[in-house]
Amino acid sequence: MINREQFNDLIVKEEKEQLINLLIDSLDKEIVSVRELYKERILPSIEDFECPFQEDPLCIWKEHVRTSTTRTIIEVIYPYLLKERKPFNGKKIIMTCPSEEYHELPLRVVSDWFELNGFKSVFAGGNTPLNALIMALDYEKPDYLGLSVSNPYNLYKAQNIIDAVREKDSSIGIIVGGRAFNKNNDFVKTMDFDVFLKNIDDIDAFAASLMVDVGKKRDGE
Ligand code: B12
Repeated sequence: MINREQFNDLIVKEEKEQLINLLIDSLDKEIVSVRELYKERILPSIEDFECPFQEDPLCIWKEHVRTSTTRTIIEVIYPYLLKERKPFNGKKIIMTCPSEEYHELPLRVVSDWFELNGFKSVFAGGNTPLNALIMALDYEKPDYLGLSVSNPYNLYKAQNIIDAVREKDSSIGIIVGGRAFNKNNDFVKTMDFDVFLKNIDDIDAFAASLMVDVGKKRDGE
């Protein structure tokens, strides 16, 4: 199995082909699970990325390349994720970001993580126009809307989305996450979402809590 140092080394050197081949080989041989890959390799490599622009003006370029390589990794391991996912839990979530929120990668990671936990997850990507999202509610009929916001400036737009969704269908549960929510600033405290989940462990716990609810209903509680 490719260790964390090897993974980082290859991603820093932009050795995409070698990295992808090693990952696929490890997954084929079942030396590593998709869960482990995400938690111990993929997420740390983007979360720990820093861009000290003054010392390294090329870092923005490197950030774009690393994001794109990560995106490729996530796409190619998707079929393995489908093999590992839990049985369908009967819940559908649609995933989006406010317009002009270009941090789409967190949304993609989280979308896959809901899927791994048995949700039907529909990833609409970043920068989705609000009117398209509202029209899609009738079409998709989701149980939940997952909203990801990284840039705190986009929190206001997120609240506009929440208002519009509530007005259209108040039964849809609104789940939020992303760095912009982590600080829980004064504006976040005024926002009208149902659930804030900090990371993928929180998503595991949330999914498990739904299964407990299903169990209780089944047992007539
Ligand atoms: C990659 C990256 C980019 C890429 C994004 C590419 C893409 N397609 O996503 C690009 C290069 C486009 C970019 C652009 C910018 N970026 Co940027 N970017 C990053 C970087 C390096 C990683 C972000 C990431 O993907 N993290 C990995 C994910 C998985 O982690 P996460 O976001 O924390 O998500 C976890 C949780 O928050 C949670 N979660 C997230 N979303 C959701 C949603 C739900 C529903 C749930 C339940 C949970 C959940 O689960 C995730 C997994 O645990 C960070 C710095 C860093 N090291 O984190 C800066 C960072 C986020 N960017 C930053 C900035 C400032 C920008 C720009 C404004 C730069 C500029 N001047 O142009 C623009 C923003 C443009 C815009 N309008 O959005 C700042 C934000 C600062 C702040 N105020 O908070 C950061 C923190 C860098 C910094 N230290 O200054 N960026």
